[in-house]
Amino acid sequence: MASYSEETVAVPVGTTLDRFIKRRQQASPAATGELSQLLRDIALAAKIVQREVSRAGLLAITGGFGTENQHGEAQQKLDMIAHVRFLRALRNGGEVAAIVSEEEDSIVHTGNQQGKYVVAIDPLDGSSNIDVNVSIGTIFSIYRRQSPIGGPVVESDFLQGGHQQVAAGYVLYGTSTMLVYTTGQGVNGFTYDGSLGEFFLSHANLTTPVDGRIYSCNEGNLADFPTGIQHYISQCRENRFTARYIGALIADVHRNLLKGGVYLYPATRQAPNGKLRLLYECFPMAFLVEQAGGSATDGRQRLLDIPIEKLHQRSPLIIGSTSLVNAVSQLY
Ligand code: AFP
Repeated sequence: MASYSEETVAVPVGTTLDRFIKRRQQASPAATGELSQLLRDIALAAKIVQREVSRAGLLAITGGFGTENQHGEAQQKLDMIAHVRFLRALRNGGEVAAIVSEEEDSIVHTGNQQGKYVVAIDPLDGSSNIDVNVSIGTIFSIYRRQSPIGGPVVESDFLQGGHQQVAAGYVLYGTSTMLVYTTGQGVNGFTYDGSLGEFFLSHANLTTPVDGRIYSCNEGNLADFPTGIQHYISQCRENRFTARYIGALIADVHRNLLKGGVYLYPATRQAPNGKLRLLYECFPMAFLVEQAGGSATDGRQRLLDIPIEKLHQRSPLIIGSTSLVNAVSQLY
């Protein structure tokens, strides 16, 4: 038989998320495999949610669920489906003792009191995009619990502060589905291949540009923004920056992460503490973006330094390329 090169016969499919997680675990001698299993559980739930999201228009799962979450926002059917899917996967996995979700007022105990970890999650971010087939996502943040293993999880397990995150990431259900995460050793992104049912490493060691020309905010609220932010937006316009706002934090941050830019959800007159939630929106995105070389602030201080007192505490968020975030902070 004539000699041949494997690559010309069949292009390699690449590294699966599973294999990547395993390699990382093997590189860390102290690892017990529990965090690896937890990340696999998140990936499994993400695959199931992506299946539901991709068929949303065909199934009777768009529209309102008929209830409101603790923030007074109408819950969508898919919000609740995603909440249940992630809860179930984390409960069945056994590594997670409790969860805080955007969709529940209080801590959800999984029944796994031996679990070493707690997870804060926004199961479906950007839910106003669901019914119109625009990008949405899931955000997660993982902490090692401080309360004794074997006993019940307490609120302070979730209120350790952004620096204590063991891992954080997001799943973007966009033109393709991506899982992007960090365990504090850089950021890696995986793209879902539905035909194989696997996430494959597509964005290794992701770093964000230091500078950029995209600004993302709800400019409809401009008159209610703090003066410093109004000045910054005026500068963006004068400098002919590009305005891009999808209305789903993950999608906006993901684009800016790849292309360079800044996302702003500042305090407004109606929402003096901002809109976004510290525990399961701002902290995980700040950890991840910093790991990619970017920055995040509430305008006054580094976002990860903000003391957290309540599970559903809100915060302003300015996040993205470091030079742009610094420029906003100087005007604040
Ligand atoms: P929803 O999940 O309620 O749609 O909120 C999405 C979000 O928390 C964040 O993902 C968006 O960037 C931001 O709110 C959009 O808020 P505005 O509609 O006020 O611009």
